[in-house]
Amino acid sequence: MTVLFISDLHLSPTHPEITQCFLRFLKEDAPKASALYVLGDLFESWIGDDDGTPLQIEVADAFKALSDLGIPIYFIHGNRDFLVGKRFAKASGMTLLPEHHVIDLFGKPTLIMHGDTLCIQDEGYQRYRKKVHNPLIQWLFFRLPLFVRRRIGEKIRAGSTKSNMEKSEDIMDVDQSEVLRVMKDNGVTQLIHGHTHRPDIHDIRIGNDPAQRIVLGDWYTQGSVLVCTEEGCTLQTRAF
Ligand code: OKV
Ligand code: MN
Repeated sequence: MTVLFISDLHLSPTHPEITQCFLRFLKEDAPKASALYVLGDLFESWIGDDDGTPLQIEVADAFKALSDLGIPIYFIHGNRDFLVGKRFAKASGMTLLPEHHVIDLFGKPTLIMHGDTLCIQDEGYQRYRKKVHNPLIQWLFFRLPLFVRRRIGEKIRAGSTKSNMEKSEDIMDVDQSEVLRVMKDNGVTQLIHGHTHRPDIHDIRIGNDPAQRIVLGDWYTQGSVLVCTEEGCTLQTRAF
């Protein structure tokens, strides 16, 4: 029994080598697992399930093939692909999970999330997040035709490339007190998240109890997978 966790692939048509590595992972590694968790930022951008780009269709088909083998696939939104919806989930055979979710990982209650909500000191980002997560703003955004949504996405990405928003995403790490708060709140001693692109297994304490914060890696220069068994969890890489 093996449970796999990935995040921060940032798939886009401009980086086919990442997509190829990911599709190979779905074909060769994932079928041997008992579950696959995708903890956000699978895609570099997402403006609606109706976009239907060749990349999105290729990924949905590959997920569906895995799901048809009987491997459950779970997805938590990232800050990039927070608009991934029910239609894409259904086509992929994956289950959408809420932004914070507790699973039983080999007997250990484990909190899983993307990780952007832990970066509370990045106030600019949190302000932007509140806006684009507002249901009314999303409802209005989805009323817009695809070509307008595409143009807005391009504009926001171009503006963010040199802005504070993008810098802080790279520079800023999680807030330690927020980590302890959400772990206590959810009654867990294990947390798995991505987003910061700083793969590591941190031994921490929650009061007197030993606890772990596991950070997934990005897929910028290699594949990055957290492999968990009854024996424990290990961070692994996959060459492109
Ligand atoms: C995703 C990020 C671009 C970070 C816009 C309402 C608005 C949704 C949106 C547009 C952008 C997602 C959906 C994208 C994440 C960026 C740049 C930085 C730090 C509105 C609802 F504006 F019209 F109100 N968006 N896209 N960034 O291109 O995928 O997370 S995106
Ligand atoms: Mn992220």
